[in-house]
Amino acid sequence: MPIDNVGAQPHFLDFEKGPDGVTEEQIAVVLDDVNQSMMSGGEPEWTDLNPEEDLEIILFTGSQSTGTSIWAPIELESGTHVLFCFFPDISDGMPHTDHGMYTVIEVGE
Ligand SMILES: [Cu+2]
Repeated sequence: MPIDNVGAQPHFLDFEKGPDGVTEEQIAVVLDDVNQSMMSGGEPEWTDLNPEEDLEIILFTGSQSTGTSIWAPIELESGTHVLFCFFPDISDGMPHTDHGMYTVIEVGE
């Protein structure tokens, strides 16, 4: 699939297969668990999902500069998927996920 970075900053794509029916609210909890662990310096304590068990990486692209396009082969299965970008934001150095750059999509049959 083609991936175009039409934004004002570099991005990358972490495309994961999730448990069917996973919600953006559940992903927000996972990201919060990660942030909590980074602040405390320990391992994350998973409130709900454990991403190491519940998510499976389907595609991980390299960081992509503004205005570039890539073509990434991807083998899609039907079901619920989660897309993340963790690239550090130019404004505060925090991952783009902290700025809401994640989404849940449904891939049909
Ligand atoms: Cu990004």
